[in-house]
Amino acid sequence: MRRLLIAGNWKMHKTVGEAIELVRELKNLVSDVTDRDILVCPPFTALYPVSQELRGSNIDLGAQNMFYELEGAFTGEISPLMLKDVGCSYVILGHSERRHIFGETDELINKKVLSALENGLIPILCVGETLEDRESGKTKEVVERQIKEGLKGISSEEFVIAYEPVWAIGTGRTATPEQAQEVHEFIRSIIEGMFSKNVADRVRILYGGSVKPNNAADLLAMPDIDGALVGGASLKADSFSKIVKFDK
Ligand code: G2H
Repeated sequence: MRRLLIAGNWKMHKTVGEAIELVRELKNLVSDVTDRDILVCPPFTALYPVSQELRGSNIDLGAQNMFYELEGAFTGEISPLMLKDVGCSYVILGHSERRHIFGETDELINKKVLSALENGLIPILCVGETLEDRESGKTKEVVERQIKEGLKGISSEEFVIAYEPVWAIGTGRTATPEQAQEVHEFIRSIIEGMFSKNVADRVRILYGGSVKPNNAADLLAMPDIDGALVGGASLKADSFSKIVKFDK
């Protein structure tokens, strides 16, 4: 019922030349995929050339962050209008690296989510607990707060959630399918409480954190895991296309 979404988060990798090379290869490898959505999120500098390369393909374009204002004196920031202008349809917001390295708060992330929706971008709101949170039994409390604060006041239901346990990001330590499923199911119940059963049934909840070709199928077999947000393994066409094409 929910269409799978496999998204690549390139983080701070790839020059323009490298980005074009990667999407050219990827386009060919996944051109026959019709039953799931594919998304790449290059760094800002590569968005426009990648969007030109993706024209007419089955791959969507997203950004990794944005500011909530439309324009103005905000040195170093990028607005939702600028992302739309270069062909983005999605934007990743509240990634744990933004939260932990750049100090983004739930309040700031909420302003970005509202602005993305108002400007026709689909936000991928990232949530997830640290190792300390998990070990002190606070996983659900932390995730619930991040979801409720992050989605506060929204009037559109066109959003995606990505559950990324911080302890599994770039560490090679993946949550087990059962650990991930437990939190995904919990997230769906929060969405049901905030919106409705209908919205909860439709919202896509992606898993992220060391997703690789060899663990994708087991994670994606879980009933509440509707896709993946892939970092390291999205930097090579071969490994990302294998994740995209995993057997259900
Ligand atoms: C989590 C993920 C992508 P990786 O940050 O968002 O990265 O797959 O490298 O753990």
